[in-house]
Amino acid sequence: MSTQVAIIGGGPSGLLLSQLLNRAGIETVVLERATRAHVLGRIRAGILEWGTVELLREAGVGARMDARGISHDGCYLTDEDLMVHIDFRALTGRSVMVYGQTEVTADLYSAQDALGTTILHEVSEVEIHDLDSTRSHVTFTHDGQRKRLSCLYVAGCDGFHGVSRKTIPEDRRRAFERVYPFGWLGILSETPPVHDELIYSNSPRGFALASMRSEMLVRYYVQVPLSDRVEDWSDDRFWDEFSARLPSDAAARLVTGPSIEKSIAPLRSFVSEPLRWGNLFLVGDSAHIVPPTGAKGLNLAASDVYYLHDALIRAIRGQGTTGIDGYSERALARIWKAMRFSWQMTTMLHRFDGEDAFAAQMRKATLDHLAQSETARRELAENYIGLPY
Ligand code: RFL
Ligand code: PHB
Repeated sequence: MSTQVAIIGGGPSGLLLSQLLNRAGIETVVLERATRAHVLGRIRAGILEWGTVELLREAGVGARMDARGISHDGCYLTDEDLMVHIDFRALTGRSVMVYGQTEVTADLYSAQDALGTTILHEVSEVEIHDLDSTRSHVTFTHDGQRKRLSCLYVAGCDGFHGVSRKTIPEDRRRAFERVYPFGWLGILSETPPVHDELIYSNSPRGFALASMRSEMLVRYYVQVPLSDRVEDWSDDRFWDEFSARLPSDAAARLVTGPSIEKSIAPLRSFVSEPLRWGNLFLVGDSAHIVPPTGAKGLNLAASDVYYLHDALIRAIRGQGTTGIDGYSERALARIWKAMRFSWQMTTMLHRFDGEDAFAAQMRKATLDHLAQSETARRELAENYIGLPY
């Protein structure tokens, strides 16, 4: 087999890159480890920055998002005393879109089917070769057979546990990491949202987030110790704890119901530099992870894809290599700013076990300052709606 761009991983990064390249007349083959049903069943991100929304429209996958997504003009940051409204639209002129990653992925699969692109599922033992030559190749097992895919470029879109990052020699990459001493327990429930905008709550009992997917589907989270397991959390226990962490007037309006999904995700900040090794380019979670507090994970994957698709199109059309040569530096400049924002939101809103009284006062003062200062609110809003590409 032969193609122009081999894409390892058929999650949102790999599918969006494939979509944009194929629309520009460039051939791709996507190699995905899991089944399509598995990829579509993963409940993850829920907030799209305005830039992601525009990129999805440009990729020809905006119709269902525009019909079903919910535009949000603001969100709330709260503690037991204060409820601070961050009015994105008044502060920046922009909004974000509530539209789940599962929906984005489903839209991308439909669009790829319509274009007739090649996506191989249930591939295993992927290995990437000859990255320093003009033609590279990828070997993998599919349908019980070992296969070889020859290509000009390889896009590593295979998430944090994929093979792409590890193909770069250890002495030629550098990792930056912060692991947080807690996780998020999330549930999905077919109940009406407790508020029409998201609530990020810094309660003395720990962080809670009230998010949503639609008018009758909520996504709620509570901060939990890393040692907790999903089995420790009955629905009743979840609702009691979640309610206790919300501002009291929101808690009074809370509608509870059975959970239809429940999972725990650890929180981590991670960057691996550089994003390029010969003909290999890392994209999305394969190169970086953010804690979900700033809603940046999926959006950073989209901005990486934006930079890379443009650079690859130029290189393949013979219009020069400045794009691919500058990809790593350009993408990292935006990645580090999202890292900073996600880390700051996480620090501002979570209770750290064993922390001293000073730490709680710092969180309180940060929220007080946001309540008083439009400049502080604008800074937060500008980062939340997404920095320019
Ligand atoms: P993905 O989505 O991990 O997709 C990578 C794909 O590559 C496949 N794969 C391989 N394929 C072939 N060969 C291999 N060796 C392979 N190894 C892996 C995988 O099966 C998968 O299909 O990465 P991508 O495309 O870069 O997209 C990134 C986003 O998914 C991610 O940033 C966000 O979902 C992060 N994230 C969240 N972000 C938010 O903004 N808000 C959230 O609430 C939120 N929740 C989450 C999350 C990430 C989670 N993970 C990764 C553990 C919750 C979880 C549980
Ligand atoms: C979500 O809806 O899953 C969600 C929303 C905002 C975040 C994180 C997750 O910051």
